[in-house]
Amino acid sequence: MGFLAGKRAVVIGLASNRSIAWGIAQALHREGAELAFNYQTDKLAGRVGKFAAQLGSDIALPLDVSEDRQIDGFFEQLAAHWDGFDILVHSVAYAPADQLDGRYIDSVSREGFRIAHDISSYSFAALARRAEPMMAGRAGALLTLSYLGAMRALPNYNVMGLAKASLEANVRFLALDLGAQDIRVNAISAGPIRTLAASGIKGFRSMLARVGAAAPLGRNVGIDDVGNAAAFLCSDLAAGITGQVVYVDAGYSIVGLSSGSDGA
Ligand code: 0WE
Repeated sequence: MGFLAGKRAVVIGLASNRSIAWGIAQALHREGAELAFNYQTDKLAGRVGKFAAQLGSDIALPLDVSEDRQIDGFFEQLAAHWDGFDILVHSVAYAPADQLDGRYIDSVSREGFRIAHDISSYSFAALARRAEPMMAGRAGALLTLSYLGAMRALPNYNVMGLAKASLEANVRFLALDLGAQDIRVNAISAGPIRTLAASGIKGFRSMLARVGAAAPLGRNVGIDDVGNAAAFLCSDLAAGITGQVVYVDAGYSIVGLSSGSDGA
């Protein structure tokens, strides 16, 4: 029997079979959780419905996290299927493409900043607020996805780094509030992964190669690595862990100087 048997999990942000949300959903399913999904636009309804069915779920509901009314509607419709749930995974980020190209100082705009923070950070708190009544008293867990750009400056990630820094603070403030209901809140800071969201980004391939070479494990991480860590953090095995950002990055973030070809 899997370590998530009897748990119900809501997964927000599944868009393709390369999505981090897909890696997480597969691991949650393997460990015995029941699943529910959202789709952002009507165009994605059929695709997400098929992914859901592959993991034994017939719950795929519309939700664009930029709309409060859609967030309310999502949980109202979910309540018709489930009287409560245990796990919510937030795997959503967006900044307008012009924000992720060139110097931060040149590309950041008031509107780009607003959208990045709204979709990538505020939406986590907005979902948590509506989830709380359905999760209360069930030893539940919220999980979101961050990136090293929250803590370190790097080329082109730009305003997304600020939004991830906000998201990580969001994790701590939500963890403080929700601890009293036995709901834990954590983030995984994942190493770079080739997903749809990453496919448009200039120089992503060479970045993957450099990160994989410098990481202690000598490789990049995949959605299965993130999925397995996510399943643990959302399970009762992690009952003592809340408010944390756990790095699933093959160790890249702890290196001060990567070893050269002579091993020194
Ligand atoms: O958080 C992310 C990417 C999130 C993302 C991606 C896009 C591409 C398409 C947010 N908004 C958009 N907007 C679009 O129009 N990552 C951690 C992946 C990522 O993105 C980068 C990276 C890495 C790593 C952008 C620049 C530099 C490195």
